[in-house]
Amino acid sequence: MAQTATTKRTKVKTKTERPRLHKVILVNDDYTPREFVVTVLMAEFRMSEDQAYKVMITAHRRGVCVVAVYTRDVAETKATRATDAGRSKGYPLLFTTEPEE
Ligand code: TYC
Repeated sequence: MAQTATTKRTKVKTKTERPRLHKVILVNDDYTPREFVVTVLMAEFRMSEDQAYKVMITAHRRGVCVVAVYTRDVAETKATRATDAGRSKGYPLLFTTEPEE
């Protein structure tokens, strides 16, 4: 008897979810010079001077500003490097990370 017509096949669908992105957040303080914040943003986050200035002044006025979003590892590495750049000059400059909703 021909079985071909009723043979059932299980289709395996692989669903790969995109990794959650993490925000790098610049935190304002009263001591780090504005120009230094701009320099760090340009060096570590590959921003133009214009972009970097806008992010710096937003953090200065509002307390915090989202700098960029990356996968978790990249966000944490960049936040650490940028924070360390300030620390090496004795500034309390702080970059934090937080997962996107
Ligand atoms: N508030 C600092 C000043 O007036 C400048 C500054 C801006 C520092 C943003 C940190 O995340 C920052 N010198």
